[in-house]
Amino acid sequence: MGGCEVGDNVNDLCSYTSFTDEFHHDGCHLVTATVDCLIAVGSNLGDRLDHLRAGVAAIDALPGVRVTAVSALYETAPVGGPDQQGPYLNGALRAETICDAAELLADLHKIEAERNRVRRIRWGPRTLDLDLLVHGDTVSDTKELQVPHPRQHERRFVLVPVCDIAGDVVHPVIGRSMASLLNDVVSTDGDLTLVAQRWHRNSDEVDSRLHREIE
Ligand code: A4P
Ligand code: MG
Repeated sequence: MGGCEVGDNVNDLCSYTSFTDEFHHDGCHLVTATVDCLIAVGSNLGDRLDHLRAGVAAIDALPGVRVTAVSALYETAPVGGPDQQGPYLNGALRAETICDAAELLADLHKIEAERNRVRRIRWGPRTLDLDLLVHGDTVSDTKELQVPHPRQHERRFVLVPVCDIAGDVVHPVIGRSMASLLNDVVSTDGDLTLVAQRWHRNSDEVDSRLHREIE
């Protein structure tokens, strides 16, 4: 299993927008603490790879957000939702942010909307799904903001990519590492297949079949 981190010269993310936690305001020099967060990315409609790449780039371009690591990419069997929906591509990314969880989630929703995300049926097919899994120690259980994401610890399509880049991160409510949570999730035949280690940039070479359109 793979993924890449800042400083890894093979998968260098440094050409993403520069980010600083130092802000100048009215001539003052302020230093703002950053929060480490995890975001799941998924798509099972249209050109899935294109949607996911656009999603990662748009997240990194958000003011006050810097992507620090991107997981490998997996094709996964749909869990729940209507029969006959197409297979997903799933991944995860790690980011530093100065935004609070509600602001970040609102920005993720805007990025989904830019990829023509339509919400009709629960767990139905989607061009781009961006779920805020973990935002530092933030805990919220309102309908609008559930952090940590309530189902992440039961799902291989979330935990396998997360463990590429953040196996050591401790779930803020359950108090166990992502790697230990993954150990407890049972795999089923064909539930998840590694399709690319490096995929998130247009320059990354991936099997061109990943670009097929899913209806
Ligand atoms: N919302 C509240 N908190 C959050 C958060 N931390 N992150 C709200 C994202 N959204 C959050 O989300 C439903 C509502 O949750 C929104 O109003 C949002 O503001 P949604 O994106 O509209 O719909 P969803 O993603 O289908 O909902 P949900 O319940 O989060 O779904 P899940 O549990 O994430 O499941 N199978 C495979 N193989 N791969 C997948 O990626 N994804 C799902 C979605 C089902 N099956 C899948 C996959
Ligand atoms: Mg979602």
